Amino acid sequence: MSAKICCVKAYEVLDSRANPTVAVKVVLSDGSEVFSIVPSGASTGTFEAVELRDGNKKRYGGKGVLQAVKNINDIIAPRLIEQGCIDQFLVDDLLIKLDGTENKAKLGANALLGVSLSVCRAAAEHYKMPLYRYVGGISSYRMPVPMMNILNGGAHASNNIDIQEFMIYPLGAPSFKEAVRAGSEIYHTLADILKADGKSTAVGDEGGFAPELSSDEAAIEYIINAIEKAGYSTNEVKICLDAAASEWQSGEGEYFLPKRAKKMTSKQLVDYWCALVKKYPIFSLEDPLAEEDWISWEGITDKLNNDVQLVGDDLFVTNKNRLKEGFTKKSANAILIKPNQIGTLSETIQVIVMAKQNGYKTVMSHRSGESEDTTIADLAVALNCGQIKTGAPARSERVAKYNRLISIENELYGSQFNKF
Ligand code: 2PG
Ligand code: MG
Repeated sequence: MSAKICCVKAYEVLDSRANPTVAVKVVLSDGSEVFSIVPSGASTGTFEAVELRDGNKKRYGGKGVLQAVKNINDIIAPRLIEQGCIDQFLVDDLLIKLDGTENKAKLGANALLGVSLSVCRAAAEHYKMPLYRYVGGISSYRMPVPMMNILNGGAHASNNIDIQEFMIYPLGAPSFKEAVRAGSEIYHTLADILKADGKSTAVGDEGGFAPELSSDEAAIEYIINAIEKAGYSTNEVKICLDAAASEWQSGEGEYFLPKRAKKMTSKQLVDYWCALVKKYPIFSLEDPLAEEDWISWEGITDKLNNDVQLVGDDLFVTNKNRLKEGFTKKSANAILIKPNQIGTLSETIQVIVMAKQNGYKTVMSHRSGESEDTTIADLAVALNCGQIKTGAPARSERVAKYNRLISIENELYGSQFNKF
């Protein structure tokens, strides 16, 4: 007999951007006690499940989450008492039904996810298992390759760069910890190069540097220089970009890149990405086009499918219906997985399984507003996602996930090197 849920208690805490977010404590009948903290995005997709904010400008500029907290304490908690802790799909189904809306607008996806993750964590605690082991059993074996964001732009920084994230991807590293080492060494080298050029090494929301540069391509050139100066080659360490291009859409088939005040048509944007992929060692391109620009997504996938990973973030929002549309429209070849875009762990697992069955790659992901919660690190291994993006190899809310993965790798493989 598994332990039963005997207490669910939510409260408001802070995220890495000094905004309030939901924390949920779950206690079981065997005394196990856990908690989770929900992350929050800045460049959110229109089709994401709703993050409930109070809107009272006198508290936290309207960003309070007291209503989501109340929804957990008054509506969700009483319904979960006495429920078995291992009944994850039943619990999540109950949460979805209690909310009753298509996009979790009534109780809030932030309320639902906090409960969903804490119930899972509590069950792992009950069985005295690491979270990844409880979720994935003996089939959880694959360490993800990290996408480390070392230069920030777009909505995550107040510099003049339009592309939101410039990441390094050490796919040639023999183990996760060596991948992290490469990330750290390249991060420091980039800082030295920027400093030597009189550029700022202040950081953006995800811990990457946020200098003013002459162009977005200049950022790529700096990174290539840093990779090589740190003693690596661009065969071992590739570049991944997240354009977050939904932020740029200004009309149908039209884009406006705000930092450089540049207008582009969809066609020009597709040509731009094709040229970049040809010129630079780019492994992955996330949201190169906006969430509703399906025609151009289809076009870019047709052109670049064999050359580069095309990741749908705002396009799919971890939602199986959007992903299905992607299959039909032959758009993208990979999906970004953000549990808070959909609101429950069960739905997150379902979308990962569906992506894999259809040959799409999966990238587990943080949000730009994060905390010390490391759940996504365990989920990346448990669900054999193969890739994780969780920010710079700096700032504790990012490093917490990398350190958790190093510890998982040690548990799984000891001191042996693990070929991802
Ligand atoms: C993204 C994310 C995370 P945000 O666009 O992929 O890096 O940013 O959480 O702001 O949506
Ligand atoms: Mg993105």
